[in-house]
Amino acid sequence: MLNPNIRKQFPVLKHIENGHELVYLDNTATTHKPLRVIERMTKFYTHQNATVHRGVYGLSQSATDYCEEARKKVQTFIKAKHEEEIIFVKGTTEAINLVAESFGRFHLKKGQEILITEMEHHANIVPWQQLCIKHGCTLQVAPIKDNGELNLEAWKAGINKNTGLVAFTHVSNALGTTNPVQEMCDFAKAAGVAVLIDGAQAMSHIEVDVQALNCDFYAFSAHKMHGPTGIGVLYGKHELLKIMPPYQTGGDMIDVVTFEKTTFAVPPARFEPGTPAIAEIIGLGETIDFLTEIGLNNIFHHEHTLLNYANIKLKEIKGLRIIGEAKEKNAIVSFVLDDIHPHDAGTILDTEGIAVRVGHHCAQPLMKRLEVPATIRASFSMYNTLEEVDKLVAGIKKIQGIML
Ligand code: 7TS
Repeated sequence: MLNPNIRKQFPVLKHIENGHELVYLDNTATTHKPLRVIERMTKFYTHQNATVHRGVYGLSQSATDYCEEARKKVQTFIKAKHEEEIIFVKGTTEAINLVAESFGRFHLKKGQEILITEMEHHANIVPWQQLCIKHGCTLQVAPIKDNGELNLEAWKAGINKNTGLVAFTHVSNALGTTNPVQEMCDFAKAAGVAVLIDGAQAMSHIEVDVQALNCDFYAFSAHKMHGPTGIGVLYGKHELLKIMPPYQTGGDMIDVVTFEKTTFAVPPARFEPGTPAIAEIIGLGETIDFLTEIGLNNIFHHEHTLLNYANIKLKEIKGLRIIGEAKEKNAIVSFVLDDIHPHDAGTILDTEGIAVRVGHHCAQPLMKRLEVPATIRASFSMYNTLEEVDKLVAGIKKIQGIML
């Protein structure tokens, strides 16, 4: 387990909710921010604020340097070959939309197939569905098994000579399932198919090496890894980015503009129009330093100790059914309670200061496949404790006492 003093670095954990110390178990939705990230952003606004890439004056040049340092930190963190392969976007959702619009519309051919899986978040379904409508491609969906694991054989069989791109999540936000991404990349690349990985739920838990994976695109959001909202990353292989057309146009992404014609900047600038989220980019850089100092392996082990304990304790509760029991999982546990609607459960847990997510988790097709309208989801992070798991268990017993 990590040193419990780590909690002191997250000021919001002192928050009192309904008379109770906050038990925050909704880390899949967003994570809390350590003080050093908050302070780094405050320092920027207090002493260093200026725009980037434009000013000849010192303050602007320094702001540009801080942002480009953050880009290098991301490059090192995910082991990308070139810093130009790191595109700053708003988050995972924008990253996937960028690939669907730019790579999808210009490099996939009419009649080609896009293969996703049944466990995807809406962010990795809807952009592809829209692309298919506009561009004449077909969306194929690989099935999962009843335990929430991907049916890997069926997924492999879903790749054929018509497949133009496969898009799959590294970790399922609704079930916690961790996919065998290396094997999936190896298989897809051997078949000559482009690969996008939705890494939103992996980034602060699992070491990612995009060169070893050999994926073409990898998308993630800073706010799910203890960084700021409004900033995320699209990693794309340089050889693809340099032939991809812009996703959005305007200032900062051009080479030469006349009223007749515009030529575009090389990546990453081509994909970063307008004034970027400067403080957030710098905050992301600080977040990466923070995670690197703690060590992703240490975080992973801490979170898995909590997951294993939660699994044991939750399974002792009569009338509780865990949804998603893949062998390889991140520290996310989804469950339903007999005869109790998840929303009622969530509301009662809130009265105890326990924050969980209830609902379809932006994965409606997955809920339909699993024949549940919604689940209760507890997701753990580096600052959660075994005592908090006990509080969750006590909270569930209270719900059953009230509702049954
Ligand atoms: N992909 C996955 C696997 C996700 O879990 C999420 C957000 C996204 C994409 C979208 O990320 P965004 O930062 O662009 O919004 N997942 C959740 C969740 O599970 N609860 O709230 C947001």
